[in-house]
Amino acid sequence: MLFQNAFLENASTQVSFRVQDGRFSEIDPDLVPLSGEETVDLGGKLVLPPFVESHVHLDTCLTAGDPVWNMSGTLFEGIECWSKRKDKLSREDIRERVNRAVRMYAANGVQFIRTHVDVTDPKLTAMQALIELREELRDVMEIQIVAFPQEGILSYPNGKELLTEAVKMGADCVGAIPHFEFTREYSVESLNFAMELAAKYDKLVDVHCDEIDDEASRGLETLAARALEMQMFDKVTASHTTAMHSYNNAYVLRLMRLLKMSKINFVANPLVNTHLQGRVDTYPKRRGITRVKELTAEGINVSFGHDDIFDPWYPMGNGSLRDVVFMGLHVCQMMGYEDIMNSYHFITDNAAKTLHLGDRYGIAEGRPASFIVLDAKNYYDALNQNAAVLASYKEGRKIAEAIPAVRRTLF
Ligand code: 17E
Ligand code: FE2
Repeated sequence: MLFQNAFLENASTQVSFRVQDGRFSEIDPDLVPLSGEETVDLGGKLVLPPFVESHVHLDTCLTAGDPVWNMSGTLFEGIECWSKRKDKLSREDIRERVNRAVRMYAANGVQFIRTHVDVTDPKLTAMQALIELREELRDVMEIQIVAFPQEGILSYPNGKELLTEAVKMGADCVGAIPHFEFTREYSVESLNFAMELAAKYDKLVDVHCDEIDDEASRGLETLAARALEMQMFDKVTASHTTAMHSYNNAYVLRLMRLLKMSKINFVANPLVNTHLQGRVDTYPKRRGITRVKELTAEGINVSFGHDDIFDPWYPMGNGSLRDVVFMGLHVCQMMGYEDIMNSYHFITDNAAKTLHLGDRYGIAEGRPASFIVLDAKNYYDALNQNAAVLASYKEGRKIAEAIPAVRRTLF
């Protein structure tokens, strides 16, 4: 099949590309149809690699207000609300909500998801359901599972055993939550435990790290030091790291050297953390986002995630990563022309690097023909106009499409 007249990423001239056996076989400005070959005219639209959701909680999605709403808007009340909802979890409940959320994501051009799944549940109901769903949805959505100890590894009964069991069941990554553990000593021990577990079972690591406005929350330095010393490097990801917003600059100067040496990845969640953080501030209120601009400038890999869709931590979300990028650029003050034009990297290549997708991802000859078509000519316009994802192709097969609404003025 030959696709013609596409602006690939933000190129200034159009190209064509051929898809054969589910892979990109040729990418060239001058391709002509072979005899009898099917052609698709992309009409000068933007083609990107698929969007990658590098941080979400699929097990909690679509539960806001059930059984109670988060009234304070804090992370901690969110955890309490979820704890109440957890009592009602069933396999069917999770299957129904995850199936809906995955379709919302697919309609918005997402083809890969890393989901955290709460394993502080003696029955591990969500873990079991997500492992089934990862298999069932494989052809349309690649799901990576983090065993996430929401209520702590050392501060929750049998936390270590539950985390270990979830890894044995087939989690792809090990999580931790140092800022929620009872003590600083538990925080350090929980990180050591998670890293040792990941090393033993050859898993990736993704920690909810320092998601708090406490400048003394310093799980990150422990995580990065272990990543370096255990040579786990970019297998390790630090999510949220909102305390870095509040660290003093002298400390960040020292920390940055370690972060670069450790080669770990970062995930910021701009929608959710601008909502959850700064809740105990008077005025001025902190924005509660990690130092994306400075980390990026140091060559450290940063991606953006949605984190939640309509759940105890975030009462909105429709599966579109566009709003995540839009908010991220605002709160990080990254609104230069090049910043805006290139901001899709936060939800494409950078996120793919965090998920270790390797050469299964990206638009290049020989790779799987997975790509999306946006209703704009470059990403600046796509972001600014909230362009629809006109089509999403996974390994050469169309899995989602949109017909944009027509809006007219009558004067
Ligand atoms: N749990 C947590 O600890 N932090 C979050 N941001 C979410 C769940 C969404
Ligand atoms: Fe999260």
